[in-house]
Amino acid sequence: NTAKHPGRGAFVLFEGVDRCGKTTQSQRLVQHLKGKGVDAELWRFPDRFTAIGRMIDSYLTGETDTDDAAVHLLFSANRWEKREAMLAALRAGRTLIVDRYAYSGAAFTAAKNLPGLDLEWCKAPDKGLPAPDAVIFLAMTPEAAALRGGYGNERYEKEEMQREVARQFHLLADDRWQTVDAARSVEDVEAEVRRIAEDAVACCLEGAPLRVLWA
Ligand code: FDM
Repeated sequence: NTAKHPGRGAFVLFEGVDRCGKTTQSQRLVQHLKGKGVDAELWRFPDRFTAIGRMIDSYLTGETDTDDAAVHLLFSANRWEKREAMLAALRAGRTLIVDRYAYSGAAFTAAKNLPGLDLEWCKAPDKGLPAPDAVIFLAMTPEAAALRGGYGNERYEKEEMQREVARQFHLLADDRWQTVDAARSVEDVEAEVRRIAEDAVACCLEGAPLRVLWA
């Protein structure tokens, strides 16, 4: 039956504050899944290599200042422009391990606490995008994250901002959300991450429908 109806790939998303280990864990997960014969690929948002992505990159590095609402919509557009490719990959059976997505989009802008740009406003442009099958939230306090070698120099890499981002993330937790305590060893975190991802891959192979975000 699997031969007649080859299942789709899984969409596994990593979210969390800066320095929580998302990049390390997502890279290790892709290697692990590939080693088990799963067709897996690592994606990340923002994708800084499209025309929209280059505008986002120049905002994040401080090269340009962009209106907060406008830049929020650029981050969302950067996901919409990848939607077709994402759907095609999933349908072709490829599992996508994704480093940040719409939850970061909503959490970071809402964390600015600007009049009019509340969490509902922030979520609106991403409504209808492919929804992840599992969100692995690597939970870590901004204080603990800051101890991990400190932040870089990009726009949002400040402890106060990260604290507010963490607060917004908690408001976004939904039925796809799995909180993993990221303040442990890489190996302990990895074991839990693998279990969540392998579950999602199995469910999608069995035909779990792909949903859309925030419908
Ligand atoms: N970020 C990321 C946003 O503000 N909105 C978004 O939609 C996304 C995907 O961009 F500070 C923020 C989060 C982070 C910065 O992300 C760049 P990386 O993972 O450090 O490249």
